[in-house]
Amino acid sequence: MKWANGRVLILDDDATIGRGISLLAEHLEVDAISVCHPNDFFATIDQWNPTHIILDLVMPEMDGVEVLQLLAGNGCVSRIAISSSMGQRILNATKQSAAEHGLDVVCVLPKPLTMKSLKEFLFSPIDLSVATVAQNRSETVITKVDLLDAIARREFCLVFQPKIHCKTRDLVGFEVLVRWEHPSKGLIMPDHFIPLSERLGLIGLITDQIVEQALNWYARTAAVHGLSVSINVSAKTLGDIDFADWLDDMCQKAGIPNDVIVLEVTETAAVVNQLSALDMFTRLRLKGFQVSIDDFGIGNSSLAMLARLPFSEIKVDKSFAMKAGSNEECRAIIRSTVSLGHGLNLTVVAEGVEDEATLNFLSEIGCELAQGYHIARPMPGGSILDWMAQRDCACTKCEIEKDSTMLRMSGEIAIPAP
Ligand code: G
Ligand code: G
Ligand code: MN
Repeated sequence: MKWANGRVLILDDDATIGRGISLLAEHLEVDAISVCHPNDFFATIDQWNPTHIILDLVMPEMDGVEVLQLLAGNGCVSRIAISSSMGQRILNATKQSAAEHGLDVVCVLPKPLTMKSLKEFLFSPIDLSVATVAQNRSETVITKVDLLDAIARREFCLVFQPKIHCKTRDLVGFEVLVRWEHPSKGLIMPDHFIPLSERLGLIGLITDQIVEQALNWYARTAAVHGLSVSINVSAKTLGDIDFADWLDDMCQKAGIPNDVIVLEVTETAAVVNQLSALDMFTRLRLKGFQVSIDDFGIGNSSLAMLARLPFSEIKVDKSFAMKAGSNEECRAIIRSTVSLGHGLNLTVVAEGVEDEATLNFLSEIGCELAQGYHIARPMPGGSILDWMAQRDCACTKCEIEKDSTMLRMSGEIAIPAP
């Protein structure tokens, strides 16, 4: 080992290209080994533990996608770049599939490789948020006893993410997202315990607590503004025919009109349970609740299902808006979903809006509502009124809120903090 800047392993069936990249890497004071065969590649990974990998996509023995699958299966933590002369669309698809397998694919390096792009890859900063999440995932082992304790101790808490009108930018409501505040493991995200709770038959108890908290928060904070509140409902809840009555009862007790409640169901969940979904959605709609199809565009829904089930809203999966700025295909999917939604008389919401340009695009194509980090990250219930007061929005609801906060801050009137 000559250099301290890391170790890059290159797999390319063309030895000349491999050697060329090695030379460039060594020039950047990074150790490099290039191999032409997948067997040598995996043997070198075991022995040499590279920090970086550069992978050719098209090879005679095994294509790059198969290599990436094997790397994912072996729990590879090296930073990976895919290098190829294939079109950008195929490269992006490969990068996406690798990321979904949990691999750290930093970039796509078009061939021929330049010193500049190689340098950017080898010295790109590590995304700590990704590293930390991955670490948490492997460390957080949750058992049934943990979940039962959490339910008994009511350890679930909620955060709220605003939904706005694309054109007017008016606030229209919030989506409720659950978090688990574990006394020793820290904050646990829903992906880590919702699927398990469903398998263990505990999701009903958890949903009850979430709904109770959400309605309480709504009655205290959002009701006066006439906003909506969206609650995620698990696939399992669809099979529970009493849910509609129970929710109706809860809303009545809290003095909340049913039509401000939006129940978000994932597309896949609705497909799996089509029969019970039809019964339950119909009952929910008859009682005045709104029903939204969540993460639309990534599951296995059929268009017939959209027409058959009485949805009131479509939420376009966040992956499309997140990439809309750079990807024409994503923009095309959003455009088509908006027109599909309108054809079926549904409100369309785009999730994952991360910049102003995307919000403008959505507004231009007539998408009604938007949600995403550009508008606000999910926040605790106690922060909502301040957020509403501080955001630069001229709608009447927010103006009223701004006035009361300014007065509270200036001490002129004693309005109790939420
Ligand atoms: O908030 P976050 O991105 O971590 O949510 C991840 C996933 O967990 C989302 O798909 C969301 O639908 C789901 N989720 C969040 N809150 C709830 C909840 O209260 N109930 C159910 N069933 N799913 C939730
Ligand atoms: O599947 P569901 O739509 O319920 O998931 C919503 C999740 O998406 C929330 O947990 C939220 O944290 C996440 N989310 C919301 N807006 C954005 C965004 O703009 N970018 C990204 N990456 N995630 C977002
Ligand atoms: Mn949702």
